[in-house]
Amino acid sequence: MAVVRFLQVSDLHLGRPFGSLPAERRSDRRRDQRRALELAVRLAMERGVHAILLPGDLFDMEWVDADTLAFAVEAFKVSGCPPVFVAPGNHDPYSDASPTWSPSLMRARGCPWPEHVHVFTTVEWSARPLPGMESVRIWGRCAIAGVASAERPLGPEAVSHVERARGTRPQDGSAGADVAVFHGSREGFLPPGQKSWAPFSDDEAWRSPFDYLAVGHIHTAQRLQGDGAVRLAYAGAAIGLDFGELGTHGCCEVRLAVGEGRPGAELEFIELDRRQVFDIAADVTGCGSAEQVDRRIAKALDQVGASEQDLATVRLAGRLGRGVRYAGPGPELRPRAFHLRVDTRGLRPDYDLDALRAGDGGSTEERFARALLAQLDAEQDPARRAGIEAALYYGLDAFRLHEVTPAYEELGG
Ligand SMILES: [Mn+2]
Repeated sequence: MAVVRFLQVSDLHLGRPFGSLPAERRSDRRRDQRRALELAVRLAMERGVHAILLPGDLFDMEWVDADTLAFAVEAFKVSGCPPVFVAPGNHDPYSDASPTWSPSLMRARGCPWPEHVHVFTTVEWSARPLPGMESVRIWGRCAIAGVASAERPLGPEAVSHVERARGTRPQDGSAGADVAVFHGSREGFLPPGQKSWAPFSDDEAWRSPFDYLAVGHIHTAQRLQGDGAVRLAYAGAAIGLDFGELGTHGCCEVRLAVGEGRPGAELEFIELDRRQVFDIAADVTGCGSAEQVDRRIAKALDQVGASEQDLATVRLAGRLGRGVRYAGPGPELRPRAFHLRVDTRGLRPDYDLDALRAGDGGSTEERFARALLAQLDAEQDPARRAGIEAALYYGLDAFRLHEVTPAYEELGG
């Protein structure tokens, strides 16, 4: 029995603008992406894997800048880098005019991919033997620019020729393995809002003629396994690319045992991103000042173990003390995270709406509040409800605090 080892890494999205980060953090995050790729190549060499599998979205877009492209090519040129199998994804699809994948354009720019980088350039599955272990075949398919994405890559028709090729394999102990590298959506596991691309079901994956499937597109690590072996896995994005991509990010080493019975894979996750992404809640009820709100936020960050390297969204909830204004994190919080995003939509001022509802309507304030509460109760549309609620609080501020300053523009559910 032999063990074939791969390093699986995808969804690096090199060249990403990181528009959701403040301007001064964007270049840091782009450096993190580059560092992740360099680290992945170094780990592949240190661990002595047979190949690097890259199932798509190495680049964030079809047209990356020359510097980003040159960086990626150089990253794989390191002496000792194992063979690399790339299956372009929906962000960096293949076309004959692709500035990142077209061999003639790459040569014209003076930076062709090195010999040991193989790019799959057809939508149909095609195979390459694994150098040094010819009985192991690496199958790949690519996304094509401008071509519909609804095609099912693991449907019976798409894999029928793979099935036939598998039938020709020797049936003794040297049977080898068929490994798939592609970009696609595991149905039922795509995060809300992410575009479906080349969809497949778990059932199709189990029935497919592949012994292991390395997939890209979903940015959080996940796997399909049974009988003690992993059949399919996403390594996830190499670094957290957005606030919704929670937790740790990296690549994985795949160890595929070949020779006796059906080859079975086991996986080891390896962290590449030194920053984690958090999304936490903090109740600030009773806080008597903005500084107290900041201290609650700091405590919430401590409780989940978020460090100054990390990215965090903190969702505030509860009722602030009368007259307390909270506009955002103060200077003491800034060094607590690489980037901190505070969501104040769940905050409410400490007005007792139930008491106003139950009152006899004897005062102007009560009549005002009850008129708006009646409107609020009758309204279904969330945006209009937020508008009525804001008007109610501004009015109560005017009555009680004799001060109206912008405080409720961000109210939400
Ligand atoms: Mn992606």
